[in-house]
Amino acid sequence: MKLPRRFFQPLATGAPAPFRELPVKLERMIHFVPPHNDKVRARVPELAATVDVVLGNLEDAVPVDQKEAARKGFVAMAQATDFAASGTGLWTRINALNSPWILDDLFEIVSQVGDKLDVVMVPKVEGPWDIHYIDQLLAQLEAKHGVSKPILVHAILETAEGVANVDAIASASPRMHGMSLGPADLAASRGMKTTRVGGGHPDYRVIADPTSDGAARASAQQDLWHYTIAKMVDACMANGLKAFYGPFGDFSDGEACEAQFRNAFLMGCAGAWTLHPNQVAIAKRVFAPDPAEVAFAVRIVEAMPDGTGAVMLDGKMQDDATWKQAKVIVDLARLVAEKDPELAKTYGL
Ligand code: 1VU
Ligand code: MG
Repeated sequence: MKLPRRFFQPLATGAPAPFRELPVKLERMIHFVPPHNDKVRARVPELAATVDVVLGNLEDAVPVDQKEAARKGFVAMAQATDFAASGTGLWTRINALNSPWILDDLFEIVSQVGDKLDVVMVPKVEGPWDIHYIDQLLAQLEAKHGVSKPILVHAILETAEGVANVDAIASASPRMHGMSLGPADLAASRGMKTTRVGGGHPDYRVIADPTSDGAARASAQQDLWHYTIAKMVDACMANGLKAFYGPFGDFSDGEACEAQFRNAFLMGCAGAWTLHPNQVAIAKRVFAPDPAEVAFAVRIVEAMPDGTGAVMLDGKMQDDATWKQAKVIVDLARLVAEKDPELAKTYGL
């Protein structure tokens, strides 16, 4: 562990100082674009204005013989569009640390579009050592190429070892932005018996006790991801980072996607990945607070202007703790309202 005084020092001479606090940004969805696909890439300028983050994916889902094309495509799309103009984040998911592509991914991208890049998503992070490696390398590249804003790092939590080390990963560097749950690789790494990408499983359920009349026993599916999301949210929030649900693979089941996203939202996640255009509206719906909740939260905040004491609202006790809960919702509603005039009206903010 670094000594506290040295934690925020740049890791290379000439690299920008790390942020003390994360920039406050609305990141309801991290929209995945396959940069080797010319047709999809051509839609990026139009897409950029409709999502909070555009991510050029270089890792899984890119065929081996397209790895270079994907990297070049990402550089081209970063150069072609002014993402900052619409307040849209520009991220890339680089290849894994044990792959032959990761060095060229970072060298080429930071040298050519380092000043436009907000976040590097790192897959299959196993422990803090992976973050330290990327942290040092990014600092050297930022210094070499005169990048003035620190590039943040986002870890995918998708191996059993990564989950075991999640707290150490979250506190590994001031460059950390947050984490995403990767349910497909994680399922494989853990030996879970599912071929689905996120969501529930019909066989993972609880069943009521038998009754004396032999009536059919009530039974319901349970959430396979509850434990991991909770663990990830705690590690992230304890370190001032943001937690995200990752991919939902069944594009044809919007209802299940929405349920998975909403569980993550309620548990503390800031957003989720969108892999297909039809998931963007779902993320927008889910990762903005419910207008009735916002209205009630505003009443709580107004009833206790300094955030202390105890008052009753509609028969419900409010105190310092519920004021903080209300503040989470009001702050998010304000952030959404800044970007979405329709919701601003609905929220009355
Ligand atoms: O209507 P058009 O033909 O003009 O456009 C198609 C398609 O090109 C477009 N589209 C997209 N546009 C922007 N961003 C996207 N991610 C995207 N995906 C598709 O939408 C129109 C309708 O598409 P479709 O329903 O016909 O679907 P396709 O067969 O064209 O595409 C499906 C795939 C899966 C290939 C595509 O959606 C994609 O590449 N998505 C991203 C996949 C990805 O990044 N996977 C890795 C992250 S998940 C992980 O690592 C663990 C599981
Ligand atoms: Mg993965």
